[in-house]
Amino acid sequence: MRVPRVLLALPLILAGALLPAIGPEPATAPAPAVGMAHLTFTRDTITVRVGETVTFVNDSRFVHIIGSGRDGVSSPHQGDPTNDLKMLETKATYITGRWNYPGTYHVTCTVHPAMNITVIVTP
Ligand SMILES: [Cu+2]
Repeated sequence: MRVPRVLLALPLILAGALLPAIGPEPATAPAPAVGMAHLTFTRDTITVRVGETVTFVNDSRFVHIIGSGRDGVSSPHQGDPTNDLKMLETKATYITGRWNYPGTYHVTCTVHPAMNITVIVTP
């Protein structure tokens, strides 16, 4: 019986999301990047202007999978450059696409539902 490859990777992703990585503490994300603690983003909101990007840095010891949505539930939103989920291992950086439409957007971590940040895009 063949096993889909994704099933082989799933335990590793879960282990990375639930168990801290071994090694020295990662360096804190430099402002204005959004950092990540174990179960939170390091800020609740970030405001950018139309055309700007947001930088997320995983400065925690856990794997995070982030994207558009709330409370751990991915829900694509029209015009949101984080619609495609992005997995961030420790020390990884993710620069979103440009936020081209004014509005209020929500980004969550699909493995840590308490991780939520609001992105406010101003004209
Ligand atoms: Cu997370």
